[in-house]
Amino acid sequence: MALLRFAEDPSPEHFAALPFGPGPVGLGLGASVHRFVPAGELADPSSWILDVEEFNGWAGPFDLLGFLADAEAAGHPVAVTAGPHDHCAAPPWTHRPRRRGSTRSASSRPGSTAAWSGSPSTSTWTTTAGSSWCASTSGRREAFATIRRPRPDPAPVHGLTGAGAGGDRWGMTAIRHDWSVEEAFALLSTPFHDLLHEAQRLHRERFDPHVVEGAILLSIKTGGCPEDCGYCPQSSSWSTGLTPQPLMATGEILAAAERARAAGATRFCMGAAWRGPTDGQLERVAEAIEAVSALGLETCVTLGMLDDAQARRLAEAGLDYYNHNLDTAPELYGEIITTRTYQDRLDTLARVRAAGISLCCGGIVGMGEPREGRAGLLAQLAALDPHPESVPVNLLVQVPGTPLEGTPPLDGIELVRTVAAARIMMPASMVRLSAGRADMSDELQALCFHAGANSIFLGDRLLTTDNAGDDRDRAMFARLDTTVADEPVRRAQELAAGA
Ligand code: SAM
Ligand code: DTB
Ligand code: SF4
Repeated sequence: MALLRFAEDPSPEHFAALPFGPGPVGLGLGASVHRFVPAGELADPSSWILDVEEFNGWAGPFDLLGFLADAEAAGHPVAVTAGPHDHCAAPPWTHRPRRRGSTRSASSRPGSTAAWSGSPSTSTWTTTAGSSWCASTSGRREAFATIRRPRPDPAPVHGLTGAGAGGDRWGMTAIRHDWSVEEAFALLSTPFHDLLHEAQRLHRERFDPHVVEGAILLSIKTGGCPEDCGYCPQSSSWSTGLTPQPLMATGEILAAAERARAAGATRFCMGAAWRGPTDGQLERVAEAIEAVSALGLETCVTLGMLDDAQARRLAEAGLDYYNHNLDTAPELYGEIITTRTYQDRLDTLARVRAAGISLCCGGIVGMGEPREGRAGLLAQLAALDPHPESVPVNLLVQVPGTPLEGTPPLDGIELVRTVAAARIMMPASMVRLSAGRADMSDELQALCFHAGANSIFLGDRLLTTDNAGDDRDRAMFARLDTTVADEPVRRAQELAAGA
């Protein structure tokens, strides 16, 4: 209330009532602090203006005091939180309580003084010395209308024709499903800095560039797979030394999901080395999905091919995402896999969509494909309507014993180009930098995040191979001023949009 009074009337008397400690105050939007200001300077209302270009699709600069007053006047809920927030002041990875369907999670943990409320008129506001605070939005889009500033016309970028053409009523770049392979190839071949500039510009239209979403994988049925995917250590066609494991019990899966949640993941992904599940196997997975969903985690499974009834059963269990990758361009598919066709993949994707489940669909780069192959894959992914909500870009993990062992490694810059092209062609999708991070430098990953990747797998393991690991990731994100999202990014966007 003291803050709201100051927002409405920034008098010295109202400023004196603000309980700042002696330390600097962090001003932020959403999950990022953008500036630290000595507390004394905040008596001047102009010092509350954040010179931030964009936030959640809105153009800045953002006047935080004006925002509070306007939102209150419009009767829209605003959450004001204070104290050393997990998401502002501390490194990521701490488990935060999350309420499914809530506008955003309260940012508190034992010992934190963060306070939360749904409306300024009932907000509690506590603070500690050296605190940071931020105003977080939880209302509908209209709540922000009063702080929106006209977006300047983007500077024309050499070599990019039409990528940013058109726009919706919020000034965001239009979503296209008609990318040709030639256009995708031209995009991948764009002068590097122009390509990255455009990818970052589009990324900022819809996403906070300092927030990355975290998922954790579990192999719930390992190895012994009848398919002959040339990249995969789990195929029974190759001798990779992997010991096959049967489908895990639900209790075991649930315990892993609880650990994933405690490690800061918002999505739990369960993978099974099947060509497709039997109905009995699917029933057991459905049971696991229900149990994992009840923890408040988003769920994703990847089980191979599905029929219509199986897709509907997964939807009924509350499955959020189905992972089914197209993996490479159609014309290269037969060189990598002979036991199923590209059309089999597309058919399962259509069944999953028809059942109302979101798609996680991407591919693998570094399998020896030429740039045309990556263009072909991207054009196929972008032709899916709607675009897959998650697009995993896997860098081949070369496993001894698989036919693709010994493939000349992909140039890292080409990986960055692929991520940037995925971001430009599918601007509203989460682009996940998936397999292969264990062998990437922080610098290469930083370029991928700059190119628009905004999701990763956390933890030490992927399905059967090593992942970068929490310690490395924590250090990397500290270097990059990046946090791991404490709630699913797309869900938060939908709620903010009043969907
Ligand atoms: N059997 C199911 C299927 O193929 O859809 C689900 C599991 S499969 C392991 C899931 C995905 O993991 C594959 O589509 C592929 O994109 C990815 N993958 C498998 N092995 C990989 C490797 N060595 N490097 C990178 N990605 C890999
Ligand atoms: C995806 O696109 N990548 C993940 C997930 N979906 C299932 C799998 C990566 C597997 C890497 C090799 C392994 O660990 O077995
Ligand atoms: Fe089996 Fe999936 Fe591996 Fe192919 S990628 S061998 S289908 S587990």
